Amino acid sequence: MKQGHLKWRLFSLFTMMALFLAGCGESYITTLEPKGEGAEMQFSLMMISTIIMVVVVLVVTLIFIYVMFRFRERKGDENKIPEQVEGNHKLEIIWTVIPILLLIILAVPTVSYTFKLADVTPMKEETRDKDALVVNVTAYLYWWEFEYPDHKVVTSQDLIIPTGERVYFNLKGADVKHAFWVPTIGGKMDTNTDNTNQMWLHAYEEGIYYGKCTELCGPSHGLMDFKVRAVSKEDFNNWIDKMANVQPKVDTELAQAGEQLFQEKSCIGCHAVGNEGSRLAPNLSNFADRTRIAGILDYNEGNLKDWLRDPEEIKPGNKMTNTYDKLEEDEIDALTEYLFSLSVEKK
Ligand code: HEC
Ligand SMILES: [Cu+2]
Repeated sequence: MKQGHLKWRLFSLFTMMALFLAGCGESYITTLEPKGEGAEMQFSLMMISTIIMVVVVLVVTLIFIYVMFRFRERKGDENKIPEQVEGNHKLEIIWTVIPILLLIILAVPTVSYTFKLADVTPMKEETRDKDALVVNVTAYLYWWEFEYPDHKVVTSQDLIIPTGERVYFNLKGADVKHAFWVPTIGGKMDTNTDNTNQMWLHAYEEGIYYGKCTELCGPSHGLMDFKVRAVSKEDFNNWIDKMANVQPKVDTELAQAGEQLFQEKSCIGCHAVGNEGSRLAPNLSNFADRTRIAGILDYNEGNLKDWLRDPEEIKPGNKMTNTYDKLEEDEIDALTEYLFSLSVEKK
């Protein structure tokens, strides 16, 4: 009875674990459903190595089981000493050559893809392809800046890229080491403070993909998310045009009061809107087009107010906390109205 109980418990434990682990991959942040060229290469390398490993395990297990039964001690033969073998040329050659072949099968695509994934010739000065889109990524303690140097456009938190082409990145860290990772489209690379790393991403389909910092950088490291919005080339060109000529349209009275507060409370000392302001903090020119607030909060009024009231509560150790005079509730209302009017995509 006891025994049955234990088995049942183990069974339910493993079932729960399987269910739990099955929830690990969401299609917008997984390496197992690739939606980009780099991710596809990485996925096929994972598959080929997994298949080879499984085949090896299966073959070895089958041989092991066969040998166990075939050569076990039989009734009546208890005292029989089997023939003693020392060395067997044929077998030794077989079990040396097979792993070498398997390693070659693994090495050829791995080396080839490694070079393809590292190929950034179209962004290099000497071999620059004028049509290649280049984005400068700068990682800050706990937010991301994306600059399109050829178009004089800066945005933050949401990276907008066109589908159907390789987009090239210069990656840098502004304060400490961070790392840039967009699993579903492919690729991860460190953003260092003392050198610029380069890589590319190629999204096949339009959609929103999640990006993460993957280098432990401080208390809010786990909250240092960004989003990649892949859009058609046409939508991308429209967006770039609008961003390059961004003119904040602030029409309601409340929003205008917010705009004034944005200057008075020296928000503008860190944040830029349009051509005004500084690059010490996320560029807010298109804040109302974001998918998230501060990279992680759902995009709604309540969350923006919570952020302005006390950013420390949301992202411990962030660089905005206590840098401006405490805001009254009516000031928060005005700033919220103002920030929600900063859009290049909405009417
Ligand atoms: C000392 C510089 C500084 C000042 C002053 C400052 N901020 Fe910030 N702000 C930041 C930084 C840094 C972040 C990014 C925080 C993070 O995500 O880690 C940020 C984030 C934000 C965000 C979220 C941005 C996004 O893209 O999701 C909003 C909105 C914001 N600040 C509004 C304001 C307002 C309004 C004021 C003025 C009352 C203000 N900030 C004053 C540095 C500053
Ligand atoms: Cu980090």
